[in-house]
Amino acid sequence: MIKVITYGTFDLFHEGHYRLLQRAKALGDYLIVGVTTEVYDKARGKLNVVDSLMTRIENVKKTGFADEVIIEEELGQKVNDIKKFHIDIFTVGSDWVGSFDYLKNYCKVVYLERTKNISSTMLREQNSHIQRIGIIGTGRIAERFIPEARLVSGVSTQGVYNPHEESAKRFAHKWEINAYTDMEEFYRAVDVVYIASPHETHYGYIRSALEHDKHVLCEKPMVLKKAQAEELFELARKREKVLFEGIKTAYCPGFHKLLGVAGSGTVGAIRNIEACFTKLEKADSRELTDPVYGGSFLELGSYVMLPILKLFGKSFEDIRFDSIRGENGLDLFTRISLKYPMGVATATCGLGVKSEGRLLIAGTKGYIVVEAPWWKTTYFEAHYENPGEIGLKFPKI
Ligand code: C2G
Repeated sequence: MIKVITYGTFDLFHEGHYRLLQRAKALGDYLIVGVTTEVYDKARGKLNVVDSLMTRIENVKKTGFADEVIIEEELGQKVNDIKKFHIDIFTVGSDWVGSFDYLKNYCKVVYLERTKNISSTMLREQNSHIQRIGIIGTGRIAERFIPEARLVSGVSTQGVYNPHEESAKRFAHKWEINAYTDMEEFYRAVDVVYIASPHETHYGYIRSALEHDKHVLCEKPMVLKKAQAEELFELARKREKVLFEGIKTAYCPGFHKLLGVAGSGTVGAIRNIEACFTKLEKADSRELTDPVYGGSFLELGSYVMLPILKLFGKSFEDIRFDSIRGENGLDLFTRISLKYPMGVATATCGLGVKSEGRLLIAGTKGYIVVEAPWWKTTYFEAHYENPGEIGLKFPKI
């Protein structure tokens, strides 16, 4: 008897899950399905799981493909399960290619091709909340988006649009999604558009996506003109669509916790904020050569300004920019000094100067320090007058 095992969250059960289980069962005679617990999903960084463990198990059972359902509760369990249940084949969808090769020491590992299209008809029938995402652009950031998106429940990356057919196809092939060169066809296949195209194209794509009634997530800088941002947000409001800029720190759970702790008087009244983010770039990089969108402030300014604007607000009395510029006039390093009625702040960013990327929030009773990379906040500490005393420690989330 050939025993097969597969694992998954199986949240908002859809045809991708169904087809995976069907083919997993066909690989052998007996199929064991491991369904992840909420705690394990949280630990492995899976966000936004909607259905309870019971519902997810029920949905797997309903398919009739599973001979046995088990619970996956911790890292390292797969190896033990494979030994315990005398498994011959471990299988999982091809979005995980390579990730489970270490199991080849214990059994055969088969990656089954992921389902590219979650059909809208099926979603409507199930009244499902899965959002089908389409990507515009095929550059570096788009490449990073896909593996991250698979850790978010309730979304399915369906396809990519690029007017250059070859780029669209190359990208789509690599990530096993559909390639589109026809804008209308692309819009018909998706509910949400993620824009990762060159900056100067953002405005046009956002407008057209909203006009096609799509939600929009756009890489920063969304646009450079306040009037354009206002116009687009107004359009999104009218169309009842979500439009937001991809400043990851603003949506990072650790950063939220930090804002909550800092804003609750943990270090007294906040009087000084210092935020620094530097990232060395090559002289011929887009970041250091694009005459309109290049430079340190436009590249990194939104990060360093974020904790300041979140904690002190927008009503500063004075703001001053000091920059070191390269030969082409773009800023290699910029320091922004802000003065508020009851505090001061400094935001520092650089593409051509390296510094320590830390965030410091100083108050009347103590200070909070978040070491680099504070823009992906996972850990911070509060310190008080006595240098030996660490008042508060926040562990990795
Ligand atoms: N899947 C698929 N096609 C899709 C979506 C998912 O073939 N369009 C597959 C996944 O590759 C996985 C299974 O369906 O094999 C369950 O997917 P998820 O519920 O998203 O679970 P996942 O996070 O992939 O769990 O230990 C957990 C496993 O390692 C993977």
